[in-house]
Amino acid sequence: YPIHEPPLPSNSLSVNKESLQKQIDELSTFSDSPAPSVTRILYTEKDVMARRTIRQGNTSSEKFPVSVRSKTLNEPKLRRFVKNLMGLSGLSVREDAVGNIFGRWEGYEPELAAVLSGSHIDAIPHSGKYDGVVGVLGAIEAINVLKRFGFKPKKSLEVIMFTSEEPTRFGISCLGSRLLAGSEALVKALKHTVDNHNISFLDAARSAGYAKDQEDLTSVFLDEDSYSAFVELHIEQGPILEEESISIGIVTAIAAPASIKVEFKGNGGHAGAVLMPNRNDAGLAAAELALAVEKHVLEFGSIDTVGTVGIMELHPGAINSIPSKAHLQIDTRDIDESRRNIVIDKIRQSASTISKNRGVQLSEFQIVNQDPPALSEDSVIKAMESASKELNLTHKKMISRAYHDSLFMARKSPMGMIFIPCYKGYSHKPEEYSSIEDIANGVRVLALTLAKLSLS
Ligand code: HGY
Ligand code: MN
Ligand code: MN
Ligand code: MN
Repeated sequence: YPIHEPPLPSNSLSVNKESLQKQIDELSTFSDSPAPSVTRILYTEKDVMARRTIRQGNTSSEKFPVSVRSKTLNEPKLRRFVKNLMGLSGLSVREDAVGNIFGRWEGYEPELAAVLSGSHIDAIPHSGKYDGVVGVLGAIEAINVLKRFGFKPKKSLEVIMFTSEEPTRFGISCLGSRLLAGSEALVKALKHTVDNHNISFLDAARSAGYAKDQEDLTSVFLDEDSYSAFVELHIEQGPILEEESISIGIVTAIAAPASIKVEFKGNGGHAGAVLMPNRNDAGLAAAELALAVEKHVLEFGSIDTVGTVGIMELHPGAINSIPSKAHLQIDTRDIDESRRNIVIDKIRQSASTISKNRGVQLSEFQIVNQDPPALSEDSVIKAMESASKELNLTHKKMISRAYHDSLFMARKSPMGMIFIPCYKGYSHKPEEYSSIEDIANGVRVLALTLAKLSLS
């Protein structure tokens, strides 16, 4: 039954909702914070320990083909969970030098570039259980949907779990997909990247059983034309679809993100004894810069320009000690890259003006990333739109203000994203929620989109 012949009997792509919900719930238990929040950070000791501990009496392992089971014998628990699901779907599983995990369903023309779909499962501190997870478990379930339907892929279909999309531990977002996209700058930067426990990226990767040195990192780079398309299913992380009661978001572009690290240094001193004219308070310099970020973002009057200071650390952090050091991390984004770059320049100017006026040293002003936006490919947009139509699902085109691994995969192949509604647009907090019905709609659109792209 050539799947691209509309109209498709709408009940023909059936999602196993119970098992998908159970997987989402079980995956949320791999967390360094108490439920309902989720914290899952790349290569942290807890995470490495979790990846290393064998889950005793893992009933599901019995069902795996020995090859998957043996390869996962001493697999870290978390990764094993994902690999097992890929194995259960009959995918052949491989992992690259930084822990991007791939599952492949060979097509009948295997020499053609595969169609890839996936997302991430790492989670920022005290966040939710759907961000990224829906796109990994949903892609595996989309494969199951197509297999149950009897679909035969022409181009192979692959699922990917990116090793880390959040910037939490090393301050670098989309680390796995940046490397897949061939970022030489990142390989260089990772040489001297440490977390806030002063553990280097390579030490952390090595302790988790991954990359040992630089060439390991460049081995992650994808060859040109490795994939014919990349599609990511993701919760909207915004309120529009829910407010307008629309089932599917067809993403046309992803906003341009940037992050900056700033540090001010002053003399510190006794909070009572040092008189105001003699102070150079690094903490107040940081506070002034934070308000300057908001001012520079707002002065454009564009709703698409955003900025915040998500991290502000004062040293020594004692109530009666004037901060001698302040460390800030600034996140600013826009769908218009040049406008965003002007905001960055103004922030830099404000930082140096504040340091002069307050007699504090601007000891660091580092642009960690300043990425261009990404546009979805028309052919992928068309496939997602026709899939939504054939499944009688309301849908609308929209931009993504959050970044995703798709932002970097767009550098390697035609890209598209499918959004589903989430409760009040909440994300990056425990109240994050998407109903299994909405998730199942997203999975069906993804399955049909992958099928169309595979046969194209
Ligand atoms: O911050 C972001 O946009 C993404 O959700 N990590
Ligand atoms: Mn996120
Ligand atoms: Mn995400
Ligand atoms: Mn994201």
